[in-house]
Amino acid sequence: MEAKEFIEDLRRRFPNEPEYLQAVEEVVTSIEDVYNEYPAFERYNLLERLCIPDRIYSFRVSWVDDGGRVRNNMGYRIQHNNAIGPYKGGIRFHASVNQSILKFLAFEQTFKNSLTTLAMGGAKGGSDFSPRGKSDMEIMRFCQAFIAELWRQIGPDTDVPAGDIGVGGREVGYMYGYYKKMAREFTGTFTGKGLEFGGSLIRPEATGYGNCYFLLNMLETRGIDIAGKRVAISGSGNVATYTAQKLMSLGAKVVSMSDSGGSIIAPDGLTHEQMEFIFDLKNLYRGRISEVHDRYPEIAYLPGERPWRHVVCDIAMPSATQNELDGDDARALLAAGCIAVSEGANMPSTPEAVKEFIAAKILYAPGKAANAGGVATSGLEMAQNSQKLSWTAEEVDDRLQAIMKEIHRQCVLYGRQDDGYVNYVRGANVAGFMKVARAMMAQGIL
Ligand code: NDP
Ligand code: 2IT
Repeated sequence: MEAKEFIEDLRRRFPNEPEYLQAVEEVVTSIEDVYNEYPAFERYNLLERLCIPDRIYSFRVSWVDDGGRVRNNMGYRIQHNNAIGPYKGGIRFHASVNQSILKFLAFEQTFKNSLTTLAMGGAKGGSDFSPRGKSDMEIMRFCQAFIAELWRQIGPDTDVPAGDIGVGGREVGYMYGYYKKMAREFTGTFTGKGLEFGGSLIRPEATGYGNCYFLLNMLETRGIDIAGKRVAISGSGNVATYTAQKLMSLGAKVVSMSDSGGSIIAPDGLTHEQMEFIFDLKNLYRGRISEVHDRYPEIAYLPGERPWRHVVCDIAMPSATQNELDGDDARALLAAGCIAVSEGANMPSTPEAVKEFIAAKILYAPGKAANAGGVATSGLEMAQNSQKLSWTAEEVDDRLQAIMKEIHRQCVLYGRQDDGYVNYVRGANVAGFMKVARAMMAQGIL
């Protein structure tokens, strides 16, 4: 297999799917040599079967808004690969959602889920529906209409959705409720559920906390202490806020956060009071990050800007969306002395930015390793649902820490170069790939 030729072929077949091609190119390039060590892979045309999703459902979602108008959105579920477990992955509601973005996310999810050590295949779904400014009833009607189409394709041992951008506890509750009504069963078909109906403690916190645990493992390889470090975060949603909370409890300083409107910058770090305000603003009131500046004028607000070129930080944790940190941003971060990047979002750094980080030999963890704590804890929720038991917060958190340590170990095992530098991109891709590849080989051509 020649990575270049392989990508060119996919580019011809899927010319309008840049995000999907970007994710595939990164993985295929980094596993090329390992793949070619096993000639049987090529005889079974394994790579193509792994890169093209098993199936894609796409459908129209029609719903009625509060003004009585009929609205139509697109809905999708990409079932990418179930070689090692049921399809598993989040649902994204955002105006930008299209098939390319969901295909890249489902592809990444397959490798991420493999790294978690748990039995989960890869999937992703969503809609170009934007929850922003919608009433609670509109959200509910939309979620019900979405599941009215999708419910037959999902199930506790078939495909288990969860949250992602624009989908949190409220949306999962509405979707799960409608699934339960249609399927006439009470099973763990969604994760990220409310605690009263099968949700797991620590699932809301898990992606952000998990990313901090992964970061700690990386810092340990260089004997660096997190206390006092300045950390730039982007986003202010589920992943960003719990990342910030954990960092502050570890004694680090959070110097930025953002949303799609702009960034706030606090060179000396946000105080606990300010962080609590942001937490409530975002998680309870669905407010805008600009309101932080309105309440605390000493915190600068930069409309329309991402944080990266406006902060001095030791560590960056992009936690908003794909391709939100480009080559110029990476060079600015490096010039300002950044020594580690740990990705909370999926594919937030452009290929050019990734190249810069690796060339500078800083600690750089790709999302599929660093943010895997979210889906790993979803896996723990599935395990609790199967047992009809629930574990304590401490038990879930202990398991999450152990899983992040194990993911880090796998990255180091497969990613250490001759000069000692750990290429976490290569490590995560090769480790994630090998498990899925062996399972696919054993199961024949499907
Ligand atoms: P949320 O919807 O809770 O928050 C998303 C945040 O990112 C918001 O602050 C949002 O700002 C910002 N954002 C979203 N899209 C854009 C955009 N196009 N440009 C600028 N800012 C944007 O989502 P999550 O926190 O759950 O997800 C964040 C990232 O983490 C995503 O990449 C997701 O795939 C990834 N992830 C999530 C996991 C989870 O368990 N939730 C697990 C693993 C990864 P605004 O409000 O203005 O839109
Ligand atoms: O990108 C991700 O890993 C998620 N959005 C979480 C998926 C899940 O099934 O918990």
